[in-house]
Amino acid sequence: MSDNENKLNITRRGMLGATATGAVLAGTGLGSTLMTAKQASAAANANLQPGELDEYYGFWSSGQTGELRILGFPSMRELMRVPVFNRCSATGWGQTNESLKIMTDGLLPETKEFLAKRGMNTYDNGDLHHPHMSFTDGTYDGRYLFMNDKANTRVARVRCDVMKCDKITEIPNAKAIHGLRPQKFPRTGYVFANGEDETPLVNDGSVLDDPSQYVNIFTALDGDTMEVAWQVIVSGNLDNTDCDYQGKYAYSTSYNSEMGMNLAEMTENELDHVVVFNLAEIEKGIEAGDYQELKGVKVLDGRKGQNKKYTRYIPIPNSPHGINTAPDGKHVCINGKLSPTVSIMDVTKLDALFESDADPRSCIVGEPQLGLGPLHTAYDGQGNAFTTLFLDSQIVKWNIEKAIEAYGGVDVDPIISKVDVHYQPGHNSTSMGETKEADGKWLISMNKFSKDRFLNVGPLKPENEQLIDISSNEMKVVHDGPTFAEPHDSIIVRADIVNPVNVWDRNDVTWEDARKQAEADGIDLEEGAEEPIRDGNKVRVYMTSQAPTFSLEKFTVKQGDEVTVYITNLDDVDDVTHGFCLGNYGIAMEVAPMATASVTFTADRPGVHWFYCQWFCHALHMEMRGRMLVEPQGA
Ligand code: CUK
Ligand code: CUA
Repeated sequence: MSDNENKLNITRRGMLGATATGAVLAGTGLGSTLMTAKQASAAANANLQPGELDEYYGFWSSGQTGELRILGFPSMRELMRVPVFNRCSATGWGQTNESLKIMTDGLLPETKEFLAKRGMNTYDNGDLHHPHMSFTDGTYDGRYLFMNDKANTRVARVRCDVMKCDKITEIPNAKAIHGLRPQKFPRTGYVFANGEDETPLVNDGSVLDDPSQYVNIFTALDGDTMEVAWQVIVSGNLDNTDCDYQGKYAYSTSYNSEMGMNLAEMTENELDHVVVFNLAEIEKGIEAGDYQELKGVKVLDGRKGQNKKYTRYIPIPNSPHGINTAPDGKHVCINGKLSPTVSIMDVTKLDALFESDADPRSCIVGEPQLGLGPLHTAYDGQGNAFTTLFLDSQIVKWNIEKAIEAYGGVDVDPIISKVDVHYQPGHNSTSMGETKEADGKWLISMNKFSKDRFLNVGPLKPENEQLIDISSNEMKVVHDGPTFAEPHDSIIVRADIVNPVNVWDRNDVTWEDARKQAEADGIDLEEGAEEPIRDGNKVRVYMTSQAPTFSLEKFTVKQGDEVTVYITNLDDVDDVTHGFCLGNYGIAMEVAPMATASVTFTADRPGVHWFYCQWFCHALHMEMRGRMLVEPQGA
């Protein structure tokens, strides 16, 4: 055992008293060698035979990689990567006209201007932490996935029918969108998004190093239009967020109620807070005109001490991080991070906070000590909660009702069991656990460090995501799953809820612009054109693809022409994706069955340039190629 681990163990015993026994026992590894028959069968389910399908979809974030990942669950097989805030060499995301429209349409005008000066049309990077599905009546409805970008203050949406991003909105006034959740009831509805970094409200340089004038912003988007519905100015920063099953409240943790600018200042207070947002009062405030309009958004003032009915501030120990509503529709766990406690908030007591001047802590009905570094909590739908302990490298299973009884003075230990994970878990998720249909079968522990768990790949290591069978009181780790940088969060969704199509619908809006342009040129996208359409120095090439040929074996343009190539894939067959890759022009894109994709570039290299299909599609896939002939200038 290293010195560091020794220190952690000593602190663990010192701080936890009675519960330390459980921690030490779990730490011996004794528990992990015992496997009941029931667990053995659950574990067998995780190892699917070739050709067997998973029971769940897992939707994984990828942190600083900026994409969404789709896993089969519980097998943990990675099925797909959906580019969102990143660029993708395989699919041409960030390069095709269709993806650029999605990536740029929702940017603020000032951002477009700022990026244009750097020769960019959109941001190259993103930091995607929180993917969540749209809800209807408290459970997933399979319409959309929503996700945040902490790096560049954006929110994106992925369509679940085709598993492609269709909207990205940059959030004005706020900085660093972190926590994100869709409204659960009656439907999504609102998508709530936290601003993590505080800045002057009008951040134009007129206020700089004067933190007393900094604010933070809570944002509600309309999940249908992806436009900002309203914003609320708050005191302190905002970390994670969630909402109730009644459609009345959203709530966000704040780890920096101090509004400190450095570590010492940020961690000074023993109590930070949760901000509760009263949705009906906010809507009334907007109706009554009680807002200022900033960058086209209605912004209400919900700061502490404003005595308005928009917000309440509930003191919580200490720098709380994750906030998770239980499937019982009543309890919300607020994870203490620097405090070994989780605070249980009763949402039925929130009305009273807004109606009278009740003690804001009166909605806290339990505060069990669970272990060191509680970050996030998941649920089994049977009254139990599973909390990640970052410093202890454990998951603790505990009972919500018992924790509430203990808070009321009854001598009862809410902790049921603990299991070691490897190492330092952040989020955990249970199967259907953030819905009212939580089924208590599986938990995934998303561990930030993997060190000795896998073959060494150099100084940069993968994360380790551990699959845990939670079908009995003794949790059992059944699988280690390495992942590249750096999934934070995940959801585990029953497969019957998600029903993507196999081929695109020819009437899809994705290539609406291409369709309009083709119509203007008198061309049918599904037929293509024999010759490029010339329009000054703009040249449009319409091709179709059908394995193993493109409809054009060659096309000719002039050096300096702005060329747009449109490809429509006429293969109406599952899995026959083609591509278009133009050699030494840095051009490549995916064209899935019955899709149209297009890309625009300047033909500034004269000569013969081969294009080819870069998605293996046919026995004659190598032969699926053609030439772009570029006549030199002046010829
Ligand atoms: S945060 Cu990363 S471990 Cu962005 Cu959800 Cu808690
Ligand atoms: Cu078409 Cu490979």
